[in-house]
Amino acid sequence: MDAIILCAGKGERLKPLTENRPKPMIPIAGKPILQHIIEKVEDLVDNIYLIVKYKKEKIVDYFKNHPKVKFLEQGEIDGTGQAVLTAKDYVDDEFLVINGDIIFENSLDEFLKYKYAIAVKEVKNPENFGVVVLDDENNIIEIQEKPKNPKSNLINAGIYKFDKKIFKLIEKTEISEREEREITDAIKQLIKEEKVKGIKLNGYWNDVGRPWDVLEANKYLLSKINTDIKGKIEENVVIKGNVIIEEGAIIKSNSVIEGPAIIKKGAIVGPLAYIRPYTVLMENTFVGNSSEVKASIIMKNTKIPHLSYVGDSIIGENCNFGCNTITANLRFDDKPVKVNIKGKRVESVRKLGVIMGDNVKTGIQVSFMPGVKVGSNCWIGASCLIDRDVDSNTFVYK
Ligand code: TTP
Repeated sequence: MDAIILCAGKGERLKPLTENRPKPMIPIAGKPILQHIIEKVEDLVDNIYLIVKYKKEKIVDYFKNHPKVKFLEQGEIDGTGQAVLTAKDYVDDEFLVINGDIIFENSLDEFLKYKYAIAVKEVKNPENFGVVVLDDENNIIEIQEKPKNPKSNLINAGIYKFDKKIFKLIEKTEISEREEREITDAIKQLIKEEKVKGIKLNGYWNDVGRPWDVLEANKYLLSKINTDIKGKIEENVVIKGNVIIEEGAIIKSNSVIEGPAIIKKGAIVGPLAYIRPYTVLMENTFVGNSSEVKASIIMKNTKIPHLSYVGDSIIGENCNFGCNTITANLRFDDKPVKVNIKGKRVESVRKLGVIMGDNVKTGIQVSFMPGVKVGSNCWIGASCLIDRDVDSNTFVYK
């Protein structure tokens, strides 16, 4: 038994977080999405084939020493079906296929009982997904693509068990309107010819497609951590709730850490810093004097040295915040924060701060309005109020 994990997509909706890394390498709860997935399958399978393309070197570099992981590069044609087809000449007779961008709780043992199976998840908004209809024995009898009137509230959750027959069916599918070879077209044929079990996921599941999905999945995974403090804790530090502080991290005096939170090796907090629940400080970050970070992911080497507030935000690697850099994360009218996703204005969640790429520098007293995105390699000059998205490589000044 092998596994194929689809990691070749561009992750357009997650820009600027995917400007310098593929979506599966976005860190959630302290490690890449892909690592969470690999931990779910590594004991069940002999080989794990990662289908890579966009920014593939980041994936290869991180997983190259994993004894079961092998890398296969997707060719010219895009699409999930094409990604699966990449493994045709390598994979075992029976195999799991998993999207490389989902965070899920269920174990995958049950999938191994069936020749053909697909994970299905009950959701409130099935019209935005591939809807799956089951018969009385939970066999899949129909798949509808983003239907206006969904026939069920179960959706395709991006985990499959197939055998090699799927390759023949994929090869017979046409290239779709969005110029992709899609796995669902092959599955539509498969359910006509074979019994395909729908396995209902009863645990947490999140298809991480948009920035606020990253923060939501981060909350879920942090809610499961246990306290493990190996770093150096100076005098008068208050730690509440479940907190992981890795060896090599330092919490300086008079700081307050409210878990769940993860502070990775080389991170420095304080003196007098305030880390609030659902925060992850990645390796070599610095949150200094009178800075507060809440429900945010701060990627490695980023510095927030003094008098700043970062809430419900994702900040890329190697950023440096000038004194008194502030993120707003809530509208006066309490309505969902709007975010630009692939050119459309989309409602997100009630609390969302800034989504920032890598290598951004802010001057003193810079403020960000809720839901703005700042591309990589930007300089934001002193006293700027950023109330719209900033493209990468921009110098904004007053
Ligand atoms: P999507 O989330 O549909 O595509 P994407 O990752 O490119 O994201 P976006 O829509 O924001 O651009 O892809 C589902 C899964 O399939 C995901 O894990 C990426 C993977 N995939 C490939 O491996 N190859 C591909 O050509 C495509 C389109 C997706």
